[in-house]
Amino acid sequence: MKPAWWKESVVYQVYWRSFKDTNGDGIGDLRGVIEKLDYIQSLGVTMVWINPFNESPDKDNGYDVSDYYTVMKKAGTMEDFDQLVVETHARGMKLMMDVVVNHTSNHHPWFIESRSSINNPKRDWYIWQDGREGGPPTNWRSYFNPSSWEFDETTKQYYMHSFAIEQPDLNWANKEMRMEIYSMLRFWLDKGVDGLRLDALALLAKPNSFSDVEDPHDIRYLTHNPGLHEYLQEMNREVFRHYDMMTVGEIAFATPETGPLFVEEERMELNTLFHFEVADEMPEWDMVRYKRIQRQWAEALAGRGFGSQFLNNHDHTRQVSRYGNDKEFREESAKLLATMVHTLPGIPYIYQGEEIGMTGVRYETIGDYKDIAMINRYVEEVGKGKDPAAVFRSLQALSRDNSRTPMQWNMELNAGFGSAEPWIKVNPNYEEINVEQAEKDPNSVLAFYRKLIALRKSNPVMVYGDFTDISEDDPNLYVYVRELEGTEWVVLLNHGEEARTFTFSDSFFGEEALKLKLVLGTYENTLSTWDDEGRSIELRPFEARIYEVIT
Ligand code: TEU
Ligand code: CA
Repeated sequence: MKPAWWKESVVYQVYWRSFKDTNGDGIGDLRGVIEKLDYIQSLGVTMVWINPFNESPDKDNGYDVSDYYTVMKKAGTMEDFDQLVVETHARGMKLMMDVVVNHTSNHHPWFIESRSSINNPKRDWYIWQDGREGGPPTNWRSYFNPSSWEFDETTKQYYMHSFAIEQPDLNWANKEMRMEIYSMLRFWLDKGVDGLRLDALALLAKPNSFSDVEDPHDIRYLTHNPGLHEYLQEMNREVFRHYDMMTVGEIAFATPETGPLFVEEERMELNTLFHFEVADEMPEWDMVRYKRIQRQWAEALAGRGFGSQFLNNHDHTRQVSRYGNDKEFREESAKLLATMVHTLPGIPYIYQGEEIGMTGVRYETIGDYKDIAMINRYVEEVGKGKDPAAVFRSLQALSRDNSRTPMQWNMELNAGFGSAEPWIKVNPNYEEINVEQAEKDPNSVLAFYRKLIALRKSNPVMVYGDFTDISEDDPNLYVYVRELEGTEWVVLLNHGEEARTFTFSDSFFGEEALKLKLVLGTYENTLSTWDDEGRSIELRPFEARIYEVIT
């Protein structure tokens, strides 16, 4: 695989509104990101991804843009943004922007025009349809509502929204609209942005026919429709290929069969993608399933394109709570999951706070939650007559707010996030889990992340190495080999609360004496448990180790 800087990236995701508030309004801001750039740089990451900051009524925390060319007042000013670019670059890092092009806010001037009359020149920039038998055109659901259609009084037609009612979908079949989006992307790239995370890309092309589906709850029909790849190829021609940049597409329902089509180098669409076979589709840890997903993707992408690795982001419960153990083994499991994400093939993404092992949250009442996905779901289920307390409990574990609590900097007021009461409540465990505390402890999760990230810089095997799973269907142990031009690394992970022994098969090392040199481990005194003769290694609860094979 051809080397490229973007393949060597380690991306740190900043959900700025929950990162650092500098002007005392309770909301994080771009100045807060600037203030903390030294900290971000100290992790060793190469790229900073910031969630959407364009002007927005904020129905979906910035994913409902009303002006693509301005900075939302809550986030700061265009001067702040320009300074963020300069300061990020000054620290040797790149900046990735999150762009939302599947939909706009219903307050975007394009939509206001579009809805004003059937003959308006912007009518066709959105998806309008007549109703059917006094109801919506089809039985399609949206991500956040029971219907993806909203009736509009002015023209007596329905418009389509794949997400909230306030997020009308753009009509990508309209060329004039597409060209306008491409110039907007060029505007930000010309300002010095180095990377784009492209939101909800799988939804750009709409189904060929507006007709009912058999199971409206399986919303796959909203995605991967004809025309999608043509749009991405055009976007590449019009925008991407003219810049030295990185693109990562958020591709819901991508599979090992369809995923490579987005990132295969000759196709000239995207550099890499997020698929959701783990985060969206695997509600809790399932080692056998996870290993299968990794094997299939590694095989599908080998020699064709480059993948991404993440276990959480602003839409998904914190990884240590969902996929590790956030109680007795919080630190151990946080380090284990980190080792896994950073040693599997693909670009690793760190979501703010993950590097100190921040956990999910359980607020007391529905009123404490801000996530539109959760609130709409709650209203829908309670509306069906279900018990509100039971509905509330059932939605807590996967609420997107689990990962949106303010960053925990120290033990001071509001966890050091800012002087005013934050827009969303701080996780009460900030007194034990915070950056200041982690900085003092040489064995902290934070210290471990720094070591892990530093390794990648001097070991191309982590980026470009081939991948072979040698643990097969073991339900707790995950052992794999990365190999590049004679360098061979073995990664051993014990995802479980008991110690477990892994025995290498005779064929693995052949007749040679087995020699493994420890590169990095999550426990101290790691070599003491290594049984040379028996070719077995005992791993303690949630222990992870990386070895180099010495020949
Ligand atoms: O998420 C869109 C998405 O398609 C889902 O895969 C996502 O995992 C889902 O929200 C999980 O419940 C993106 C953004 O990341 C999200 O924050 C926005 O709300 C959404 O698009 C709409 O713009
Ligand atoms: Ca602020």
